[in-house]
Amino acid sequence: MTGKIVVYTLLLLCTTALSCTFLAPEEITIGMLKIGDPSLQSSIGSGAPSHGIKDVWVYADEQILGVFGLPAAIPVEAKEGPTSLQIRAGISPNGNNSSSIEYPFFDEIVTQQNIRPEENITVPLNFNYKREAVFDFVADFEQTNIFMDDVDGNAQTVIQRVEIASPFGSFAGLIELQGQNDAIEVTHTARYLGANNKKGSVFLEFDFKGDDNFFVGTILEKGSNQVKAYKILVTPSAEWKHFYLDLTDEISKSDVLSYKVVFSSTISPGKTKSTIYLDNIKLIHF
Ligand SMILES: [Ca+2]
Repeated sequence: MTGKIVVYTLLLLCTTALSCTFLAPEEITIGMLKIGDPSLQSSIGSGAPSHGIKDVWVYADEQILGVFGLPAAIPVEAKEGPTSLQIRAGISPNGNNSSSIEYPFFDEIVTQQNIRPEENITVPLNFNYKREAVFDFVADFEQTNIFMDDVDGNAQTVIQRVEIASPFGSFAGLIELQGQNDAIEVTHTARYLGANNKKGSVFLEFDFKGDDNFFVGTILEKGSNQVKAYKILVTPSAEWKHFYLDLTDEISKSDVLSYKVVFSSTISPGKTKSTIYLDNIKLIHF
Protein backbone atom coordinates (compact mmCIF):
# COMPACT_ATOMS: atom_id res chain seq x y z
CA MET A 1 0.00 0.00 0.00
CA THR A 2 1.46 3.35 -1.00
CA GLY A 3 1.56 5.76 1.81
CA LYS A 4 3.52 7.74 4.18
CA ILE A 5 5.21 6.04 7.01
CA VAL A 6 5.71 8.42 9.82
CA VAL A 7 8.00 7.21 12.44
CA TYR A 8 7.65 9.13 15.60
CA THR A 9 10.67 8.78 17.69
CA LEU A 10 9.53 10.37 20.80
CA LEU A 11 12.41 10.01 23.05
CA LEU A 12 11.76 11.52 26.34
CA LEU A 13 15.08 12.42 27.70
CA CYS A 14 14.88 13.06 31.31
CA THR A 15 17.98 13.96 33.10
CA THR A 16 16.13 14.98 36.13
CA ALA A 17 12.53 14.65 37.03
CA LEU A 18 12.02 18.31 36.22
CA SER A 19 14.14 18.63 33.06
CA CYS A 20 12.72 16.75 30.06
CA THR A 21 13.28 17.31 26.29
CA PHE A 22 11.21 16.02 23.33
CA LEU A 23 13.11 15.22 20.10
CA ALA A 24 11.26 16.29 16.95
CA PRO A 25 9.41 13.49 15.08
CA GLU A 26 11.52 11.96 12.31
CA GLU A 27 9.56 11.48 9.07
CA ILE A 28 10.37 8.82 6.48
CA THR A 29 8.44 8.93 3.23
CA ILE A 30 8.32 6.14 0.70
CA GLY A 31 7.54 5.54 -2.92
CA MET A 32 6.63 2.18 -4.38
CA LEU A 33 8.74 0.24 -6.85
CA LYS A 34 6.51 -2.04 -8.90
CA ILE A 35 7.93 -4.88 -10.93
CA GLY A 36 5.94 -7.38 -12.94
CA ASP A 37 6.66 -10.80 -14.33
CA PRO A 38 10.17 -11.35 -15.64
CA SER A 39 11.19 -12.19 -19.16
CA LEU A 40 14.44 -13.26 -20.77
CA GLN A 41 15.67 -11.80 -24.05
CA SER A 42 16.31 -14.29 -26.79
CA SER A 43 19.51 -14.04 -28.74
CA ILE A 44 21.48 -16.07 -31.24
CA GLY A 45 23.72 -18.49 -29.39
CA SER A 46 21.81 -18.51 -26.13
CA GLY A 47 18.76 -20.38 -27.39
CA ALA A 48 15.14 -19.99 -26.43
CA PRO A 49 14.27 -17.45 -23.70
CA SER A 50 13.11 -20.17 -21.35
CA HIS A 51 13.77 -19.37 -17.70
CA GLY A 52 12.77 -20.16 -14.15
CA ILE A 53 13.27 -16.77 -12.53
CA LYS A 54 11.33 -17.01 -9.27
CA ASP A 55 12.19 -13.80 -7.44
CA VAL A 56 14.38 -10.71 -7.53
CA TRP A 57 17.17 -9.45 -5.33
CA VAL A 58 16.71 -5.68 -5.12
CA TYR A 59 19.30 -3.11 -4.09
CA ALA A 60 18.86 0.66 -3.65
CA ASP A 61 22.10 2.65 -3.68
CA GLU A 62 23.90 -0.69 -3.20
CA GLN A 63 22.04 -1.54 -0.01
CA ILE A 64 19.93 -4.67 -0.28
CA LEU A 65 16.20 -4.10 0.19
CA GLY A 66 15.39 -7.80 0.15
CA VAL A 67 14.42 -10.76 -2.00
CA PHE A 68 10.93 -10.45 -3.46
CA GLY A 69 8.65 -12.94 -5.16
CA LEU A 70 7.11 -11.74 -8.41
CA PRO A 71 5.21 -9.64 -9.17
CA ALA A 72 6.32 -7.32 -6.38
CA ALA A 73 5.51 -3.91 -4.90
CA ILE A 74 8.54 -2.80 -2.95
CA PRO A 75 8.63 0.23 -0.65
CA VAL A 76 11.68 2.39 -1.28
CA GLU A 77 12.65 5.39 0.77
CA ALA A 78 11.93 8.62 -1.11
CA LYS A 79 14.67 11.17 -1.43
CA GLU A 80 15.80 14.20 -3.38
CA GLY A 81 17.65 13.19 -6.53
CA PRO A 82 17.96 9.80 -8.18
CA THR A 83 18.19 6.46 -6.44
CA SER A 84 20.28 3.79 -8.11
CA LEU A 85 18.28 0.56 -8.29
CA GLN A 86 19.88 -2.79 -9.04
CA ILE A 87 17.64 -5.77 -9.71
CA ARG A 88 19.11 -9.25 -9.99
CA ALA A 89 17.27 -12.40 -11.05
CA GLY A 90 16.85 -15.10 -8.40
CA ILE A 91 16.57 -18.79 -9.24
CA SER A 92 16.28 -22.00 -7.23
CA PRO A 93 19.39 -24.09 -7.82
CA ASN A 94 19.18 -27.88 -8.02
CA GLY A 95 15.40 -27.99 -7.71
CA ASN A 96 15.49 -26.62 -4.17
CA ASN A 97 12.38 -24.44 -4.23
CA SER A 98 13.00 -23.08 -0.75
CA SER A 99 16.22 -21.35 -1.74
CA SER A 100 17.06 -18.48 -4.06
CA ILE A 101 20.41 -17.40 -5.47
CA GLU A 102 21.32 -14.56 -7.77
CA TYR A 103 21.77 -16.29 -11.12
CA PRO A 104 25.35 -15.56 -12.19
CA PHE A 105 24.71 -15.60 -15.96
CA PHE A 106 22.11 -12.84 -16.19
CA ASP A 107 22.98 -9.15 -16.32
CA GLU A 108 21.55 -7.20 -13.44
CA ILE A 109 19.06 -4.50 -14.34
CA VAL A 110 20.41 -1.09 -13.29
CA THR A 111 18.23 1.99 -13.38
CA GLN A 112 18.29 5.47 -11.90
CA GLN A 113 14.89 6.49 -10.58
CA ASN A 114 13.56 9.48 -8.72
CA ILE A 115 11.63 8.00 -5.83
CA ARG A 116 8.93 10.48 -4.85
CA PRO A 117 6.74 10.21 -1.77
CA GLU A 118 3.56 8.26 -2.35
CA GLU A 119 4.30 7.69 -6.05
CA ASN A 120 4.66 4.42 -7.92
CA ILE A 121 7.38 3.69 -10.39
CA THR A 122 7.34 0.66 -12.64
CA VAL A 123 10.48 -1.05 -13.87
CA PRO A 124 10.17 -3.68 -16.62
CA LEU A 125 11.97 -6.89 -15.85
CA ASN A 126 13.72 -7.98 -19.05
CA PHE A 127 16.87 -9.95 -18.36
CA ASN A 128 19.71 -10.83 -20.73
CA TYR A 129 22.48 -13.36 -20.55
CA LYS A 130 25.82 -11.73 -19.80
CA ARG A 131 28.09 -11.20 -22.78
CA GLU A 132 30.80 -13.19 -20.96
CA ALA A 133 28.53 -16.23 -20.62
CA VAL A 134 29.86 -19.10 -22.74
CA PHE A 135 27.40 -21.68 -24.03
CA ASP A 136 29.06 -25.02 -24.65
CA PHE A 137 25.83 -26.11 -26.29
CA VAL A 138 22.18 -25.23 -26.61
CA ALA A 139 20.12 -28.34 -27.35
CA ASP A 140 16.64 -27.23 -28.44
CA PHE A 141 15.92 -30.24 -30.69
CA GLU A 142 14.40 -27.93 -33.32
CA GLN A 143 16.79 -28.98 -36.09
CA THR A 144 19.09 -31.59 -34.62
CA ASN A 145 19.72 -33.84 -31.64
CA ILE A 146 23.21 -33.79 -30.10
CA PHE A 147 22.30 -36.32 -27.38
CA MET A 148 23.30 -39.29 -29.54
CA ASP A 149 26.06 -40.85 -27.42
CA ASP A 150 24.45 -44.01 -26.09
CA VAL A 151 26.24 -44.82 -22.81
CA ASP A 152 24.01 -47.76 -21.86
CA GLY A 153 24.69 -49.66 -25.09
CA ASN A 154 21.01 -50.48 -25.71
CA ALA A 155 20.11 -48.97 -29.08
CA GLN A 156 16.43 -49.27 -28.15
CA THR A 157 16.74 -46.61 -25.44
CA VAL A 158 17.72 -43.24 -26.84
CA ILE A 159 16.65 -39.63 -26.68
CA GLN A 160 14.41 -39.23 -29.69
CA ARG A 161 13.75 -35.91 -31.36
CA VAL A 162 9.97 -35.59 -31.49
CA GLU A 163 7.44 -32.96 -32.48
CA ILE A 164 5.61 -31.61 -29.44
CA ALA A 165 4.44 -28.25 -28.14
CA SER A 166 7.36 -27.34 -25.90
CA PRO A 167 7.88 -24.08 -23.97
CA PHE A 168 9.50 -22.50 -27.03
CA GLY A 169 9.50 -24.29 -30.33
CA SER A 170 7.97 -27.41 -31.82
CA PHE A 171 10.42 -30.19 -31.01
CA ALA A 172 11.82 -31.73 -27.85
CA GLY A 173 13.84 -34.75 -26.76
CA LEU A 174 11.84 -37.79 -25.65
CA ILE A 175 12.93 -40.64 -23.39
CA GLU A 176 10.43 -43.47 -23.55
CA LEU A 177 11.09 -46.58 -21.50
CA GLN A 178 8.99 -49.74 -21.43
CA GLY A 179 9.26 -53.51 -21.21
CA GLN A 180 12.81 -54.78 -21.39
CA ASN A 181 13.96 -51.36 -22.52
CA ASP A 182 13.61 -50.08 -18.99
CA ALA A 183 16.78 -48.00 -18.59
CA ILE A 184 18.68 -45.29 -20.42
CA GLU A 185 22.00 -43.56 -19.95
CA VAL A 186 22.84 -41.02 -22.62
CA THR A 187 25.11 -38.05 -23.25
CA HIS A 188 25.96 -35.61 -26.06
CA THR A 189 28.58 -36.42 -28.66
CA ALA A 190 31.09 -33.58 -28.13
CA ARG A 191 33.21 -33.14 -25.03
CA TYR A 192 34.25 -29.72 -23.79
CA LEU A 193 37.69 -28.70 -22.62
CA GLY A 194 38.36 -27.62 -19.06
CA ALA A 195 41.01 -25.28 -20.48
CA ASN A 196 38.22 -23.17 -22.04
CA ASN A 197 36.45 -22.76 -18.71
CA LYS A 198 37.48 -19.79 -16.52
CA LYS A 199 36.66 -21.91 -13.43
CA GLY A 200 33.78 -19.72 -12.33
CA SER A 201 30.13 -20.80 -12.13
CA VAL A 202 28.89 -23.62 -14.35
CA PHE A 203 25.18 -24.36 -14.75
CA LEU A 204 23.16 -26.80 -16.79
CA GLU A 205 19.71 -25.44 -17.62
CA PHE A 206 16.91 -27.50 -19.07
CA ASP A 207 13.16 -27.71 -19.44
CA PHE A 208 11.54 -31.01 -18.60
CA LYS A 209 8.29 -32.78 -17.96
CA GLY A 210 7.47 -36.41 -17.47
CA ASP A 211 6.11 -39.17 -15.28
CA ASP A 212 9.25 -40.74 -13.83
CA ASN A 213 12.49 -39.81 -12.06
CA PHE A 214 15.73 -39.18 -13.88
CA PHE A 215 19.30 -38.45 -12.87
CA VAL A 216 21.66 -35.80 -14.22
CA GLY A 217 25.39 -35.85 -13.75
CA THR A 218 28.79 -35.43 -15.34
CA ILE A 219 31.41 -37.49 -17.14
CA LEU A 220 34.75 -35.90 -16.33
CA GLU A 221 38.09 -36.66 -17.91
CA LYS A 222 40.71 -36.50 -15.13
CA GLY A 223 44.20 -37.69 -16.01
CA SER A 224 43.64 -40.91 -17.92
CA ASN A 225 40.34 -41.64 -16.18
CA GLN A 226 36.74 -41.03 -17.17
CA VAL A 227 34.78 -40.35 -13.99
CA LYS A 228 31.01 -40.59 -14.22
CA ALA A 229 29.00 -39.27 -11.28
CA TYR A 230 25.37 -38.29 -10.85
CA LYS A 231 24.58 -35.05 -9.07
CA ILE A 232 20.82 -34.86 -8.81
CA LEU A 233 17.60 -36.84 -8.96
CA VAL A 234 14.87 -34.90 -10.76
CA THR A 235 11.35 -35.90 -9.75
CA PRO A 236 8.39 -36.04 -12.14
CA SER A 237 6.40 -33.03 -13.24
CA ALA A 238 3.24 -33.12 -15.34
CA GLU A 239 3.89 -29.53 -16.48
CA TRP A 240 7.03 -28.18 -18.13
CA LYS A 241 9.51 -26.94 -15.55
CA HIS A 242 12.79 -25.10 -15.93
CA PHE A 243 15.67 -26.58 -13.97
CA TYR A 244 19.00 -25.00 -12.97
CA LEU A 245 21.67 -27.53 -12.05
CA ASP A 246 24.77 -26.06 -10.44
CA LEU A 247 27.77 -28.03 -11.73
CA THR A 248 30.41 -25.54 -10.59
CA ASP A 249 31.94 -27.86 -8.00
CA GLU A 250 32.18 -30.70 -10.51
CA ILE A 251 33.34 -28.97 -13.69
CA SER A 252 35.32 -25.95 -12.47
CA LYS A 253 38.14 -28.03 -11.04
CA SER A 254 41.71 -27.59 -12.22
CA ASP A 255 42.12 -31.33 -12.88
CA VAL A 256 39.14 -31.59 -15.24
CA LEU A 257 40.61 -31.98 -18.71
CA SER A 258 37.24 -32.30 -20.42
CA TYR A 259 33.62 -32.75 -19.43
CA LYS A 260 30.19 -33.86 -20.56
CA VAL A 261 26.80 -33.99 -18.89
CA VAL A 262 24.85 -37.23 -18.72
CA PHE A 263 21.20 -38.16 -18.21
CA SER A 264 19.89 -41.48 -16.97
CA SER A 265 16.60 -43.02 -15.98
CA THR A 266 15.24 -46.40 -14.97
CA ILE A 267 11.55 -47.23 -14.81
CA SER A 268 10.39 -46.96 -11.21
CA PRO A 269 9.18 -50.18 -9.54
CA GLY A 270 5.53 -50.84 -10.29
CA LYS A 271 5.51 -48.89 -13.55
CA THR A 272 5.50 -50.53 -16.97
CA LYS A 273 6.24 -47.43 -19.01
CA SER A 274 7.77 -44.02 -18.45
CA THR A 275 7.88 -40.88 -20.56
CA ILE A 276 10.24 -37.95 -20.03
CA TYR A 277 10.64 -34.90 -22.24
CA LEU A 278 13.71 -32.64 -22.24
CA ASP A 279 14.22 -29.35 -24.08
CA ASN A 280 16.35 -26.21 -24.17
CA ILE A 281 19.30 -27.92 -22.51
CA LYS A 282 22.10 -25.37 -22.07
CA LEU A 283 25.53 -25.87 -20.55
CA ILE A 284 26.89 -22.47 -19.50
CA HIS A 285 30.12 -21.20 -17.95
CA PHE A 286 32.47 -18.22 -18.11
CA1 LIG B 1 12.61 -27.36 -28.64
